[in-house]
Amino acid sequence: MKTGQKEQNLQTNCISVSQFYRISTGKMGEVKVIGSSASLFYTRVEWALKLKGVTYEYIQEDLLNKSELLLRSNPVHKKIPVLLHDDKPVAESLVILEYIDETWKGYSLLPQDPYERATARFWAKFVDEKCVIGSWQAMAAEGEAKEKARESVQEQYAFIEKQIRGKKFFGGEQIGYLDLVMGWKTLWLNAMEEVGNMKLLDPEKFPSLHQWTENFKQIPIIQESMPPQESLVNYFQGGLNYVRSLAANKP
Ligand SMILES: N[C@@H](CCC(=O)N[C@@H](CS)C(=O)NCC(=O)O)C(=O)O
Repeated sequence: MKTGQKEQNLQTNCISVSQFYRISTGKMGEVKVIGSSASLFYTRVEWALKLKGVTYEYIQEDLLNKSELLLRSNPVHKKIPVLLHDDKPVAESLVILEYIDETWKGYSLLPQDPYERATARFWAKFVDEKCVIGSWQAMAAEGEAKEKARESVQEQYAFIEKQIRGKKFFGGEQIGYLDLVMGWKTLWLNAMEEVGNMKLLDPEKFPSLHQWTENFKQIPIIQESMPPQESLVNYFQGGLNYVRSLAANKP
């Protein structure tokens, strides 16, 4: 059967050749991600796409001189990462992870059970709002405020320690959504500790999280997409200098 005929037959059954091709091959349009390789929010998206086997184009963003494409694609927050699926933008890394999970079948990121899904979403939000921001604040704080910030974020990590106790991964026997969200702990947190001249997670106080880190780092896809620690140290140091210079120049 010639291609034109095939297309006509398929169209009569309400499906175009391009749709048929996408469904049968699992290829679902053109995927691009605006990001920065040092960003922990971008890297979790990269891990998710690789786990799903989705081919995508990486568009490196200059955060000090934001591109038209970023400003147009994420006009509300003007932040990376942004996933462009057939030019349609999806912003916010947690939203992007869910979008990836729903769009490309195969490897499942979120649990199937609704209660477990809700729980994973709860902890993902907690990680970003309490642990990532809290660690940044501890890194940036100075003097007495630093000790307070350090203790405060350690209290938050104690909740995560309980969540992972007795499990290989947050996702169970294989890595899932919450593992990707916590994945920054494996390297980014070390860089924050170095820049902030502090220790946040002592393996003896957080043994289960420490074991999880070791397990997570063994996954080949994760290993492949780890930026060098030195680049992360420069990234956080640069970010910190920038924030401090803004604060110093405030009238
Ligand atoms: N909640 C956002 C956070 C993203 C974020 O903070 N991205 C940083 C880079 S790591 C950014 O684009 N910063 C630029 C800015 O704040 O102007 C997400 O999960 O995607």
